[in-house]
Amino acid sequence: MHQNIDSLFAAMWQDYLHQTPSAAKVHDLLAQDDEIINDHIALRTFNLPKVGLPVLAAHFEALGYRAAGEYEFKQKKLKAKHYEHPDATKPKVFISELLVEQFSPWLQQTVANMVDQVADAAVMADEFLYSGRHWALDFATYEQLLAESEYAAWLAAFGYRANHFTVSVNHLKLYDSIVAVNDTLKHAGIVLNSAGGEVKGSPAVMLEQSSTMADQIPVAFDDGGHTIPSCFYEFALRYPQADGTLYRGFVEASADKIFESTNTNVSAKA
Ligand code: OOG
Ligand code: NI
Repeated sequence: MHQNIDSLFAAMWQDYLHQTPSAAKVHDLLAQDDEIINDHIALRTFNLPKVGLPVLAAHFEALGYRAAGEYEFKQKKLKAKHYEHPDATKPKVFISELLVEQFSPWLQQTVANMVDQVADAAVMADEFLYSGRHWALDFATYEQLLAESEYAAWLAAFGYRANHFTVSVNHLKLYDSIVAVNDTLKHAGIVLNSAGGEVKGSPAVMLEQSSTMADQIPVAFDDGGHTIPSCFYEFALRYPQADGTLYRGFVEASADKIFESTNTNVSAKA
């Protein structure tokens, strides 16, 4: 486990930049001379005991994070929780897990075989949260997973690492709306996730979000390389609650569409 929150996020950020070549460009476009504050990062896993959501969460709990909201995505067969740190300047963490038992016997067996290849000690190691894939994977298996669950295929290919970082639009000096951020990105040729509309959420739910479509990068499979969607960048604007503090939760209907930022079809449709 990491001893220090900032060094953990710094290591995850370096790994994320390698998977997401466009992230450096997006970061520079929005930051100008300012520092970017991260609203949250997200991780994905399978709900098997060795690697389930609680195992990933333990890395953050050891650093003072506490469980906050819980979320369900029935159609995608996912559950998620978010974690917060008492120091509100630390990024929130959104961890989801695939409910493996709800899938075909073939998928269950394939995932069990992959997770069997994760060394017991690996899940507690400092670098687990940016360690990538721990199992053999050929391209036909990736494609067969994709047919059942885009999430399962993404996780099989990329393993344990930040699936996205999220810019806190509240902290950007040059932008005060998600639409303004989106316009800048589109002008620069960045493709946004349009599933459910480019802006997800509203002031009424106290959270507005948008995201890029994942970059396409070459990934090594056991039987050769293929270019597939990797990681994406997200943008979040939070609104104040009755007590004046910014809303800290997530919105299921919006998150459901953000998941689709790693879809294979280049522009996800509503
Ligand atoms: C997580 C999608 C949900 C959000 O901010 O609502 C999410 C994922 O794609 O793993 O990040
Ligand atoms: Ni997110």
